[in-house]
Amino acid sequence: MSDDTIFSKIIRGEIPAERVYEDELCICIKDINPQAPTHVLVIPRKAIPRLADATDEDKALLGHLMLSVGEIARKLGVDEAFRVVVNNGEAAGQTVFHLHLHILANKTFSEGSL
Ligand code: IU
Repeated sequence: MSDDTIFSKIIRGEIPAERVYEDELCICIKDINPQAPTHVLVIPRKAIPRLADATDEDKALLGHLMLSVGEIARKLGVDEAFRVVVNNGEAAGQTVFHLHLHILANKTFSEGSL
């Protein structure tokens, strides 16, 4: 699997995207096809194809991504109610093979269901 996905191009600034946050390890962009009024993607700069491809070496990075989710949610004013989704593999709906976390908010989530 090539690690040169659309997200690598966005990270390198070759393709525009609306960035809502960035730091030395990740960027966060608005999803171009939002599934909720607030729908952003937290994308590590390192191109790991799928969550299942992460290794022990990525422990600190994965922790950083989760902490960034909280920071971004606070920044967007949605920290009281949001969902985080990671699709792993084509059959699970993954379309871009560069790890990313969806943050979805400002919609009514049904209780106890995904
Ligand atoms: P998925 O988990 O791999 O299915 O999510 C990929 C997401 O990336 C999906 O929600 C797309 O709308 C989104 N996206 C994007 O924001 N910008 C792009 O240029 C492309 C996909 I291609």
